[in-house]
Amino acid sequence: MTETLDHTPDTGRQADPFPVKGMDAVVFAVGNAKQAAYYYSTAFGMKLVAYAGPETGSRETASYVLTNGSARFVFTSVIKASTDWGRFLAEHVAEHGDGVVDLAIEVPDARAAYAYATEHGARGVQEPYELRDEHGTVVLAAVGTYGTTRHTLVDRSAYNGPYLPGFSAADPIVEPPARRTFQAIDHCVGNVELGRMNEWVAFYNKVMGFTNMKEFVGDDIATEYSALMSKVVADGTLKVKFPINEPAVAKKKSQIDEYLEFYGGAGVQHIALATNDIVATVRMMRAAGVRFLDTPDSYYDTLGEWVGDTRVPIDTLRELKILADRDEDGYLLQIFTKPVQDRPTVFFELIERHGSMGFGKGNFKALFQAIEREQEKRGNL
Ligand code: TYF
Ligand code: FE
Repeated sequence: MTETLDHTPDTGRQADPFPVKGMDAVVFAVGNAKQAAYYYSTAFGMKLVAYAGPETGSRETASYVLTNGSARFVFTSVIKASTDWGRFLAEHVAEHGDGVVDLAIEVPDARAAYAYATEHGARGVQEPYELRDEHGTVVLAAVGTYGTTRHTLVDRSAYNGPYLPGFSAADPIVEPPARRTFQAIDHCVGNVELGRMNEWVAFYNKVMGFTNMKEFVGDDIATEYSALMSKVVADGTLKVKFPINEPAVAKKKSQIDEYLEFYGGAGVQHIALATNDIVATVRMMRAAGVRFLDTPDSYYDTLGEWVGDTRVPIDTLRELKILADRDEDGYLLQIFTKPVQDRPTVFFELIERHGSMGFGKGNFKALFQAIEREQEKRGNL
């Protein structure tokens, strides 16, 4: 062990037992990563920055790394499975469709993070290991979470390549939009089986020292209209936020049950992307063919009365079907895409925060009704 000086001022507070730097990447296993990379470039305005595939010596899988500000997505598909990893990915796509296999977290010390997590009950899926190339060294390790999802813990502080050793820098597929469509991953939401939300909240409390945020969907709201319960865990700096949903028994089939049925178990439901100009981004994405959930005019007829002034006129929110919510800290604007694959599983959220650190509690009713209208169209309500 090397000695390090601890410059943390003695405030009487415990040092963070599981320090994180932020989300490292969201890794998707998909049927056709080449086309996924094109969709996230043209429709989401992301930029291809790195690639690994047969041309770079990876004969089993092809991976495309796209970024937008600090947000990083990796799309991987199998060319010809020859190892356990290739077989895992191929089976994953067959069973779950396109989905998220890894919510990778950037940490200052992957070995320490892995040791802490596994000592506190996490299932280790990959012991710490190093990858090295001419750009430096990355230390990685991975622990399992809900369903088939994992958290790779990444220390890239001694690395300056485009993604990881084994990847080559790549040029954008199309000219990226002049304005950045979003700049960070705001939160990543998991759907878990009925009755298991609290278990997974306790998992993040114990294994990563994450604490519960105040916003949650409780029993009361669940039976009234949402058919789901939800709690949010986050690291102390709020850079990594993980809401966890479970279905609730209600009058109608829960949207969470629909997900679990079609995904084939627990998994990532939505990724929220932080934008500083939701109006421009929604216009661009709509023009590129992205479909968003609809919101009835009646929502906008009363919105001004309770949400007050926002940066965006109500008429513009109405035109684009953007939702707004306010709490004691400020307000937020948000909108949800429809599922982005044929299965009614993964979707995205765009969120523009102005002070509020909530998740749009005031919109839960309108949002869940919009999701139910889609469920109904699919014959799943
Ligand atoms: O992440 C959140 O909590 C909000 C609200 O099925 C939400 O985006 C919660 C559950 C859900 C869809 C959105
Ligand atoms: Fe969300």
